[in-house]
Amino acid sequence: MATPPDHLDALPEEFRARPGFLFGASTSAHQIEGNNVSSDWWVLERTAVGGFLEAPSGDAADSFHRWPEDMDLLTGLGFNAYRFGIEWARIEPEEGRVSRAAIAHYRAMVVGARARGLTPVVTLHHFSSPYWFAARGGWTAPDAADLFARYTETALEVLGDDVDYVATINEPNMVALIAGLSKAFAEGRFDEIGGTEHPSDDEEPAAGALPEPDAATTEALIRAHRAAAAVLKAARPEIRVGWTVANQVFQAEPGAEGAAAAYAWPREDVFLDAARGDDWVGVQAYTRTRIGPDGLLPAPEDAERTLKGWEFYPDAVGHAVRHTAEIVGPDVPILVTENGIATDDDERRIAYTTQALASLAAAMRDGADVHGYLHWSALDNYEWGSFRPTFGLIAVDPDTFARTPKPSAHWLGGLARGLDRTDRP
Ligand code: IFM
Repeated sequence: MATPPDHLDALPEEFRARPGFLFGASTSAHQIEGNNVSSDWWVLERTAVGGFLEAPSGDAADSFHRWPEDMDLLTGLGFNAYRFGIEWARIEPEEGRVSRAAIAHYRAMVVGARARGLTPVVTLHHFSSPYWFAARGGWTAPDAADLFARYTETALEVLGDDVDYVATINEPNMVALIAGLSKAFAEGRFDEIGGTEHPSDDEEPAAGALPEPDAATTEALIRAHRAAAAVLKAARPEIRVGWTVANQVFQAEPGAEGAAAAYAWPREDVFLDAARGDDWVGVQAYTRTRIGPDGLLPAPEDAERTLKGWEFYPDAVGHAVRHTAEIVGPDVPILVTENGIATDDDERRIAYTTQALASLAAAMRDGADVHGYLHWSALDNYEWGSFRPTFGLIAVDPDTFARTPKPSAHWLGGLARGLDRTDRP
């Protein structure tokens, strides 16, 4: 096999051949806005920093105020799409009270994206919920789907006629997994969460230690997704509705195929299966998970690791797209809504992304119906407990919030310029 180039210098033909291909970057509201004070995450950060979280989100990247600059940069770099989140906790900071200012804020973002030639891909829920929603039972409360549907109804005003792609819930499988973890912790099942009650700093979680996602949360999330999709489609049938799944690229060693399939179902495939009737599905892939007959296998000893500790495995996205296509079938287009690397060596970001794009192009060549690639992330941001794993194409100074595009941003934006801009859907 030919050695892949370190730097792709033109966009693969597969991307150019697809009319309206979206090529851009992603963020989420809580990770970049700052001061998301009415959210459950803000409350969690108050108690968990110094324990299992390293830092609070604080001002994050101050994108609540600096979003025009963020969008100007993305357009200037050459991208044609931007995935960003709107924050339920800002839109409905108290149960039943809608903030008109928050609606106006997010509406301006949608209009601002369009005005700059960026196709907005809008996420309604990305991990953080209003604190009041969490306090009354979260996703497994009996009326959770109705409350999410009511918020979605409110969000229609933000979307107007300007948004083609809406993601209802980001990584529902991670939401359900975290619910499973919290339950295991609350019930003292520490063996299932990879350690002891008070793990020491150098204690590595045991391979295979993650508990199953909480089944009740999984069911509740599927209900909430369907309820939100029904609201969106009833009001604006032309909106393309989907959700985005964390693809963990489960790879079975010979003889472990059955074990891998059983492992994957509650952690990923049930969520992909639920996307079968949707307008699109989001693939989010970073690394792989190897499974042997006795459970999860660690990354090879000589594997390069990212700042998240994950194996450097750029082919993940191609594998994830192929697997997703197998489960959702040929009628559900795919958007890569996240793919990237936490590194402070921007050359490695370019090398990773070069190979990731090659693996994606190969999957498309083999028939996967991919409509876009949105890199995670546009900005260095709050990685759910720490600012250290830097995923951004654009660096953010933590004191001044000054933005500096990295060489990878210029390189990837340069590839995006290779798209035909006359064919927007
Ligand atoms: O930062 C997260 C994002 O919020 C969800 N997907 C994975 C990213 C990297 O960990």
